[in-house]
Amino acid sequence: MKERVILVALVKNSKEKYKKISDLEELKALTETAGGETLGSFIQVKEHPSPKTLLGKGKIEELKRICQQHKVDLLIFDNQLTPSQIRNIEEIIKVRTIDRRALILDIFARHAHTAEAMLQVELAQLYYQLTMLTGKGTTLSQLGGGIGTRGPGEKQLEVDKRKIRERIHFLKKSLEKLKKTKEIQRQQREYFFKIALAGYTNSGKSTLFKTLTKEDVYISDELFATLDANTKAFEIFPNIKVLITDTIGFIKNLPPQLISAFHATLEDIKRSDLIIHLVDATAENLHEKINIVKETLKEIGCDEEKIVLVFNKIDLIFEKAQLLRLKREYPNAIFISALKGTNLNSLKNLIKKRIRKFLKRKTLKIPKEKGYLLKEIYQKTYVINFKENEKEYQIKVLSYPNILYSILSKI
Ligand SMILES: Nc1nc2c(ncn2[C@@H]2O[C@H](COP(=O)(O)OP(=O)(O)OP(=O)(O)O)[C@@H](O)[C@H]2O)c(=O)[nH]1
Ligand SMILES: [Mg+2]
Repeated sequence: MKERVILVALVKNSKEKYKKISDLEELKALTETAGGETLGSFIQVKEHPSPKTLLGKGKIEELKRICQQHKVDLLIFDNQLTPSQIRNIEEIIKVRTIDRRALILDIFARHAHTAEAMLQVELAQLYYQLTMLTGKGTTLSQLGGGIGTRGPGEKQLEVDKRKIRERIHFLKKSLEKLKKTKEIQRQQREYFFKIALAGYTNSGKSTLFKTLTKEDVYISDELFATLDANTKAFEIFPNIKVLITDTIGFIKNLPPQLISAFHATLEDIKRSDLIIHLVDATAENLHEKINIVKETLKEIGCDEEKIVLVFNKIDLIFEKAQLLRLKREYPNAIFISALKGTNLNSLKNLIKKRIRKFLKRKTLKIPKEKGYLLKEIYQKTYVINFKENEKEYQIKVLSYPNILYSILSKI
């Protein structure tokens, strides 16, 4: 049985209310991703929030009646709640209450599959619990199960901070060990040109990853479908591989606990040579979403020069004027459909341009008696031109320097 959910928000004035409606659309998508059924949303316009229950007294009573009438299991607040606000609301309405941050953490707990992602999610949950522990009541914490209680979180709400800290220490150590393995992997990948896919959740990162690498990955309309960073190679020129990493999506108000726990994953984005900032061109609040991703990338410490804006899902834009408007507004951006494969060539051309300074062009002069090297050259480099005379083969190639050096050392 799906949990029956009402979404709640408080806004300062009626102008904000209009904007909040689309925020609540996103909260609804998050709720559905977490397995809940949204019955409706409830917005109060109020200049000053009530310190005790966020919403005013009358509104809380109104919400209580609605909850009883519709057998509501869970209230999800778009606004951030303090532990005591949660306790007070639960005491009056008698319905379990969480906020947006807890919902996102819940989705992360559901979607983590690799050891690293699971450790990172648990770490984020513990950081979160630590901030929420002071003053968290026990009123409804025994109800058990359901959105916001999943993962390793539930039992630990009752254990004391010391135990949580011990566990955090243990998780950090385990992540540290994984980091060493990753470091080795990183060194092996060092000389390749590295591309990271970044962007708002659901912008189509995994779809583009699949289209470029032909790799079968999990793609879904759910939010945060991908948590486990995944790296694969594809050839941008014959025999010249680039690495591309599909990573977690960003979202408005990503809980800070998640950012610090997913440090290692985000580090991979920072270390890339090219960051594709993928945007769902059909998304609501497009500019806000673009800015959120830009800000997050900046926070991680990404070099702005490496970021390229790519608008996706253009197959869904039926109005030519809308596309033209976007193109005029973002003259340097690339417009594609990852799903239909539209205009991927302009993206590939950009990669080809950016990879140039990582590659070396050289004419290899191979004496005839070392003709056996030709096979290796044709397998490992991009052969642009081939000539021969009586004495030697002259092969003009393009390749990563270390591959060239290894061949040169054999001549
Ligand atoms: N029409 C259309 N749909 C697309 C396109 N690219 C992706 N989608 C759809 O958008 C949804 C999200 O795609 P994903 O590739 O999972 O998006 P993501 O950015 O990896 O999402 P998260 O991993 O959840 O952050 C899926 O339903 C895709 O089929 C596109 O170019 N056109
Ligand atoms: Mg994905």
